Amino acid sequence: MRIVVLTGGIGGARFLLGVRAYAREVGAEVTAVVNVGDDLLLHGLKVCPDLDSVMYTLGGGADPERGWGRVGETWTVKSELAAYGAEPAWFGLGDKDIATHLVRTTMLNAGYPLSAVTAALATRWEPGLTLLPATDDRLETHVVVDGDQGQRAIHFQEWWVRYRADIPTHRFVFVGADTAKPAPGVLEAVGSADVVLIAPSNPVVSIAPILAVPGLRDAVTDGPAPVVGVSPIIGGAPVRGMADRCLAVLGVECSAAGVGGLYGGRSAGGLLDGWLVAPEDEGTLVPDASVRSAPLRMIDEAATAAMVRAALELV
Ligand code: FO1
Repeated sequence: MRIVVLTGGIGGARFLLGVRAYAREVGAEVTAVVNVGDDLLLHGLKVCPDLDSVMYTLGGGADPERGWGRVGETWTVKSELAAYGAEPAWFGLGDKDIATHLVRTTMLNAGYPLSAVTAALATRWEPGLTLLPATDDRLETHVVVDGDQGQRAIHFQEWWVRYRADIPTHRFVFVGADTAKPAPGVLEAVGSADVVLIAPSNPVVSIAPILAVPGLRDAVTDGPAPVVGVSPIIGGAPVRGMADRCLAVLGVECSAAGVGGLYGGRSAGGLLDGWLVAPEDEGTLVPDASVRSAPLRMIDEAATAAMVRAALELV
């Protein structure tokens, strides 16, 4: 059995722990198609937060509280950069994390595509599944906000980390999406999948930038595999992160129904054959998708594997 997961963010990384546990139980192979919209160039280094969160989480190197960066991290370089007044000070790189960015940037500068770099980094971390960036091309989420001289676009990380999304916000723009191509292996994985799972990631800034890569959404909707999404919203609130702020920008209700409706039922031209919601959201309806409830708190791998099983039983 081949499982493909569209994923991003810290919740998405946690979800993959359960997908991997389930896959080991049933002997399935898993391919994670990971968001790259959060990526940024910082102090000359290419930082890929979602790819790194997934790689570190599955490799056992992630800080469990933060969900990003490394466990047992030190911040010597960060404080030295601050001593020089090197901007931006609002985005901190840990010393161990910097080694990842140095290797990645060196390989990218040598001409390797991001997918090859990701595979190379994964040989150390042994995530236990295939990690693919959604695209090898530049695709960056920028956010149009109110500046003091009218509207301006800032990088997603500035919006997310510096402003904590607490700034008048108009829309999200996926810079580079119009010319980006799916990374090698992505269309093949989706085309040969037995099921495509949409992780309980932020639908606006983690899943949408993946589906914005030309050809990727169609590969999912026109593909043979049933598509099941897991709601990132429980009882009207995101489990973590700021999906509520993001959905508000789109004018979408922050609810399991709102996000299910955003993805849409497949036979109505949307993505979903199935939509897994929490018991708190029992009775949620998504036109043309079958909805089921199951506990969605990813408290440990076994709980998350049970979510995966419930999602797969939907189709
Ligand atoms: N998030 C923060 O809130 N503050 C930071 O200083 C920060 C640094 C950082 C460095 C590397 C990395 O991979 C992630 C980092 N994040 C930080 C988290 C990041 O903003 C989010 O993980 C994703 O971009 C959204 O899921």
